[in-house]
Amino acid sequence: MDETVNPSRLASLAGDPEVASLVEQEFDRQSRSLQLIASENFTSEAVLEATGTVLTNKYSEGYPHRRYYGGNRVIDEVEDLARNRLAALFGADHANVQPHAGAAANLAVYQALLDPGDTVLAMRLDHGGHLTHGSPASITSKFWRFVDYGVTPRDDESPSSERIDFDEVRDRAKSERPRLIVAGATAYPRVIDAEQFREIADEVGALLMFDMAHVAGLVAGGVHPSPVPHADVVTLTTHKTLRGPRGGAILSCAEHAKAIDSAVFPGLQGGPLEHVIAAKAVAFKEAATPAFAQYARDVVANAAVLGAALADEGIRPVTGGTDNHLLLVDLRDFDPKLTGKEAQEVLDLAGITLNRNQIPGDPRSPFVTSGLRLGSAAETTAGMGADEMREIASLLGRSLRNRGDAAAQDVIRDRVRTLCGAFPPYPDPRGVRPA
Ligand code: DSN
Repeated sequence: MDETVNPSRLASLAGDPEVASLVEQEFDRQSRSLQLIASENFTSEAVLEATGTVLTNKYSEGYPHRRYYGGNRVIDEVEDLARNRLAALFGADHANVQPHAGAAANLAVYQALLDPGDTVLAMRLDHGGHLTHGSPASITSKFWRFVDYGVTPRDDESPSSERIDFDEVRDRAKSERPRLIVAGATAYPRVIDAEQFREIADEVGALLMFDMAHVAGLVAGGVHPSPVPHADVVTLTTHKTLRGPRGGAILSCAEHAKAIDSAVFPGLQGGPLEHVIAAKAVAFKEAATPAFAQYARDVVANAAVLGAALADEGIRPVTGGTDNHLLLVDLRDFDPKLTGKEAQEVLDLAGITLNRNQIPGDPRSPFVTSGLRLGSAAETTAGMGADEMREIASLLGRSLRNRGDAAAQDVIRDRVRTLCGAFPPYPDPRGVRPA
């Protein structure tokens, strides 16, 4: 990572010691514990700085060269830069960089392409789909009629076990005649074949949206096939494997560009966050470099090593492993009494940060779960490699096996801190290395 230090980031908060202290505490947490949440990453210093600029002061409702407020000459250039870089990065006709989040990007697509009550076919939440793919808890399911597909049942003898069940996708598409099919997931460790989804969409005359929030950085880096040539619309977040600031974006073919833009603004959002859009532009430039392609390869290689090492600990990766940055593990073989909730809490105390997650066919609720989700994107950014992945799996297994033993957890937490200290994600702005 860039070795330059910007001490002013915290110094400028000297007048607000409460906020400064909280920022420092979070800096320490991120630096001294393992960040294995599959949807998180460490941005570059340049991305962090762009988010802290005066661009935050400007109202710029509308789009470049068609704004509702004066004074947008520079802002127009910022947003043009971001959307041109994003479209070029993925070879798309059109890019909208204004969505504040992935959920807003998905909502905007539904608003652009559908009428209320239209049918949408998307992945079940408990098989890896996202809340905005029609969960009853999401506003998406109030406006549109979602029907779902899932993954094949677990069968340890079959290589297609727990993978997207394309027979079911086709059958459901034929029986439900959706106007839109949604591909993409939030907890699925395998390549998602956009071409197969395109074939099925064409068979039933549906549009295809691909939500590549999780794998956008892997697509940019060339280690996951691009859905852009196959989907009518592709949504993404900029902060996961793409390693940019927190936010969303939409790619579309020219035919849908106007409808998408109108759905984002004025349909759904007001003023865009131009400081974040500037940071997105920075991240898109970074993601187009050979160094980022190497990073994407390292992320996938590290996840594969982590998955194999977890399996050696008796912790079963769903589908037997991973093709991407994430692992979904089933705790039931390891210990039938151990829930995802308890495991997450135990590991949190040991300094291993991840999230509980339902596994396909999970008998437990989304709040309790029988699984965990882990990702390699953040610690790969920090510089960890195969040896560290194997050590992480060993520490994780030891922590879960010794979960009632406070002394054992202390030893593990110390080792986690030492490991993280050797791979600081950022230079310390106080000039103090993590202990
Ligand atoms: N919350 C994100 C994730 O963790 O995958 C998706 O929005």
